[in-house]
Amino acid sequence: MALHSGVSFVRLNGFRHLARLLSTHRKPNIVQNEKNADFPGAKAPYVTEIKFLNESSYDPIPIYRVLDNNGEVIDNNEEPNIDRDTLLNMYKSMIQLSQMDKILYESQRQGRISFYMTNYGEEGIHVGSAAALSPKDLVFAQYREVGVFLFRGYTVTELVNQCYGNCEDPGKGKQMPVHYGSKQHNIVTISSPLATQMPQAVGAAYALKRIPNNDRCVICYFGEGAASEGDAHAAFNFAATLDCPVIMLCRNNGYAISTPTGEQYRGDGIASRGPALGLNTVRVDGTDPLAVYNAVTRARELVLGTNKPVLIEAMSYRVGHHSTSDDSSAYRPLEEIDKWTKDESPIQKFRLYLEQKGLWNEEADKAWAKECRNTVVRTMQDAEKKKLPHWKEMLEDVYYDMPPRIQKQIQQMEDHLKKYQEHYPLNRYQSE
Ligand SMILES: Cc1ncc(C[n+]2csc(CCOP(=O)(O)OP(=O)(O)O)c2C)c(N)n1
Ligand SMILES: [Mg+2]
Repeated sequence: MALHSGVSFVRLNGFRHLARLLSTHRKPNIVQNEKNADFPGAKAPYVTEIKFLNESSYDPIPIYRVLDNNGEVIDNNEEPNIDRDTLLNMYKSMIQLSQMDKILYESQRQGRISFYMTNYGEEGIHVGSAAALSPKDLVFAQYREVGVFLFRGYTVTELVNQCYGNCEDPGKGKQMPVHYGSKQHNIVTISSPLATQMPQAVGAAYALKRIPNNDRCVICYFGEGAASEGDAHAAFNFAATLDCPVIMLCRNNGYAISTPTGEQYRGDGIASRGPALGLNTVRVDGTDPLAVYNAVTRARELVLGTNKPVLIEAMSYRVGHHSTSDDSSAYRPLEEIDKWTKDESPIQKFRLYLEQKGLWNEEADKAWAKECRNTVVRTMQDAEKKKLPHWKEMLEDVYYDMPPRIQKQIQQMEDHLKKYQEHYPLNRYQSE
């Protein structure tokens, strides 16, 4: 295994710091014979010594970052040139997201919605990547990437309507909360079974490549837990062998529900799989929105310039419980979380950066947080007043042509409701 693909990824884009980091990556010391083998499956040197390679044969893959914990740029050459409005949209989306998470999490506890998942600690991955993409790039998300929706202009109202499954939810209540999607914003609807989106994203990228003068790429977000699915391997291999313009972005947040990374995989995280499968690979600090922005900007140039996929592993920490069905105090100490909410908070780092640039201050921060809170509360009150979708909706839009057995069930349900309507809260549902 060699990390040369990573180095060329870097060289093409002139990222000095990244190049320096990756070029220090140590190659294993193997005594070589002069002769090179020429098998169809491998062109490699012959050796006369058996040596097993494992993760300790290599240095750990370095983690690229731009900001330190005080929001200061470490190497001025690495500071991206992002305009003021975009920087503010990034930060404001992060705050809007964390306020929404707080209130919707509570609303599940009060029984107003059935389920919720928070995004705490990973906001920087969302906005850093979304800002580096074109709005026309196609997004395949897992579920913990709501900042991408907000950055693209998907509204809190649209998100909340989905969580409430009311008549304005585009899925008409068929999916659990947090399974958002938006054709208008080029974000494919989220699927519950892990890794579903990964081969689909690669297929979509392959389709885009076939369009003459294609200028769109695909980004696929997934967790380090999802990367254990067979579909993840299939996706990586198809992406590499079919030369697909796709960015595979792993959010490595340390946990898959209660399974810590130490039990999820052996080896050097998810990034080490990239070069092994022929993907240009880079590992970044996911708590640093500017590092993520740089990595995705360069990845986009690379995938569109060469039709070769990129794997990005964004290191972060899942600060919240996995979901409202989880209590993480059962499997991790509270002190572990502390570090990530204090020194390593992406929101805090980015706020300090903006303050140093004179783009933000405490007063603006308080006012924006208040506005975000009010938006969510107002939107929830509206969402609760809206009717639920007509009951028939649960059976419609599933099959292109409704099968006779389902038509029969609808008829039976209609007859039943006519007879026993006083036993059902039909006034809460839309009429036909
Ligand atoms: C195929 C499949 N297996 C199991 C689950 C249950 N499940 C839902 S989320 C999750 C953890 C995923 O962890 P990760 O990919 O690291 O994402 P994170 O939740 O950390 O963002 C599991 C096991 C599922 N949805 N689909
Ligand atoms: Mg995870």
